[in-house]
Amino acid sequence: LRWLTAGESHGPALVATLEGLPSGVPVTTEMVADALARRRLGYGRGARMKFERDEVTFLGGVRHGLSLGSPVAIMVGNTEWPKWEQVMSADPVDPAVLAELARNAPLTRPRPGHADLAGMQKYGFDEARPVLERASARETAARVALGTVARSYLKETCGIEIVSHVVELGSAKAPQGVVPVPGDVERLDADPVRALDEGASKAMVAEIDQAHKDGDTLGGVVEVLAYGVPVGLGSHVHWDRRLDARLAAALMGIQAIKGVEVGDGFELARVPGSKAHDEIVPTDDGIRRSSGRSGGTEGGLTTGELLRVRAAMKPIATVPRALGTVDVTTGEPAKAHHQRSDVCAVPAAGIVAEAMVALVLADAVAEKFGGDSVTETRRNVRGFLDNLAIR
Ligand code: EPS
Repeated sequence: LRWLTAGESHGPALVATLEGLPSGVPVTTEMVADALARRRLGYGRGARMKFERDEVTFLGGVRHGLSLGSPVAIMVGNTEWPKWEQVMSADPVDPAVLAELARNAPLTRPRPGHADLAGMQKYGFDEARPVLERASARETAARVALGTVARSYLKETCGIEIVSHVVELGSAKAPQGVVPVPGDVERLDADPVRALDEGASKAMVAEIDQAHKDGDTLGGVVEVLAYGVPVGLGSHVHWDRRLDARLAAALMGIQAIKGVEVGDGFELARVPGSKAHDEIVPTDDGIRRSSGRSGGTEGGLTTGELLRVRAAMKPIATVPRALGTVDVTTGEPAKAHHQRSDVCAVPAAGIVAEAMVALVLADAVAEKFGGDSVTETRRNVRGFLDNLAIR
């Protein structure tokens, strides 16, 4: 599978394409719209989440609710576009008109922690707008749209289901070892911070309230679980075929993610080998692992156990109590630009992480099982699993 996104935060729309998907994958506008609505949830988001709407249009690859096998193209329109039509116009605009627009004021005080400064230096811009427009996490809407398609493919071909939850937010932590199942999704989506434990959820909301009062922002950690992943996705034979490497790259590619763990991740480095691995045991259900410390991958291959990955998001760089910077027009110390901001987008990051995990798994399933139609892929999956020599 190949996928690409394009579009700026305040542009007319985001577009996303996915190539390599077989025919027969159920996909509808409503499925994508529902997924995008989940991404907008979460306590601590800023005003923009309330007034802006995502408008989903399929431009190709799907007919009457099923994929055709041709590239899928999805457009996510931005209802805020009329306000930005001149500032973000693709065609030249009269400079006198632009000069009148407060929205177009040059952003010359780059935010520490954002792509602003290095982006301006690298691409040769004298202000941050052309950089922040694409660096913005608005782009994750396009990934969630593609992730919806990938998820449907995974469910249809392998019965894979993906769930995520927030396990840390600021200094508040969910109790260890509490892992949601697909049946918990509705409850998680109804929780303001997408936490499973009520006490942890309250503590996380309190952290956000405090940060809001302090003019500050918060990060956190999300965990993604994939149920029903077959053994043998990814490979031990080469670094870039290792599934954990592909998952880590995909998750690190989400804006503001600074760390990724597979299974118990860093904790495994702190315990001896006897407590770090998952013992192999015979069961009525075939050969299984007695625990899930590895997160469902060994040697870059899936083991057939629960896949579990975590991503750590740093606090949002648009800090209301603005941080020190340099005004690039004067070279003098200044406060970083700040108009409005989310206090925390960790719950939304969980939805985006689900999408990235879905895309990586879909890619690995397509690679292992092939197939030009869902029926063919499904048959290949069954053929492989039914004929495992060791089970
Ligand atoms: C974002 C900053 C905010 C968020 C935006 C991502 O936008 P603005 O700077 O215009 O207030 O609202 O997220 C979205 C629009 C979205 O759909 O997730 C950023 O700097 O990354």
